[in-house]
Amino acid sequence: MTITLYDLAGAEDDRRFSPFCWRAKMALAHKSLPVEEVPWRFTEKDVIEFTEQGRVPVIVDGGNSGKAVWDSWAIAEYLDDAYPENLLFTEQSGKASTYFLKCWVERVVHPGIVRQVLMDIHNHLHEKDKDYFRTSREKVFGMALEDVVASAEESLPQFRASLEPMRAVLGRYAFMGGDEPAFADHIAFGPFAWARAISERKLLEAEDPIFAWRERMLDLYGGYARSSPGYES
Ligand SMILES: N[C@@H](CCC(=O)N[C@@H](CS)C(=O)NCC(=O)O)C(=O)O
Repeated sequence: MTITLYDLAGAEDDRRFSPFCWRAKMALAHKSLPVEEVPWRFTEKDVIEFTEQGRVPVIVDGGNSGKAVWDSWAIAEYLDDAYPENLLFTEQSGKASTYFLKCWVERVVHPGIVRQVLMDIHNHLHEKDKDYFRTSREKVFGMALEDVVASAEESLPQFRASLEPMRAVLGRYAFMGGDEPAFADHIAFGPFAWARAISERKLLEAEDPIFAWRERMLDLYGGYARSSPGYES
């Protein structure tokens, strides 16, 4: 039975850029589960009304009486419980340390990348989402989208420096989760998959160990992420 995944899409149905959805998608690929991805736009709240919250990823598991789960962390926990083959929280990666990584990625990596690519996101949105995105994000930032990215070039070295904890892990292990990929990797990969989908900006230098890890992530699961439309930088 197939799992349905509601996945944020841009102007084209296959332009998928949500870092949280990327976590869920990589987790599903990690488990080799059959998935039907449904493109979803910010303004289609009615489509996921059954969750009583307005965000994706949302999964509906046809193999489990249509059980609906949302929030990428809850989805990973659900998948490990329901499908214990190929665990996402491995003994080596650990749940508590993966949670720490999630908090760090959301507080450091996501905001750092947003300052680089916010206008690129806007420019790749479906027309019907553009007003909603501008209004909601300008409210959060307290400034015009254009002003958020005004210092993108100048702040790039600071962004790259902020990734030092990832370099430390990748200097020791092939993956953020240790010797094998785990949900820790899907969390850290989310923002890079997001940027790749909508921006030509070169976030990482080729000699950066994070660049090599991102390449490994793009190749995982038969090149699942690499086959998704995006820019190679
Ligand atoms: N904590 C949630 C966050 C999900 C989330 O913020 N998703 C964004 C897409 S990247 C969303 O659906 N936003 C809807 C909106 O801004 O209206 C998770 O981990 O899944």
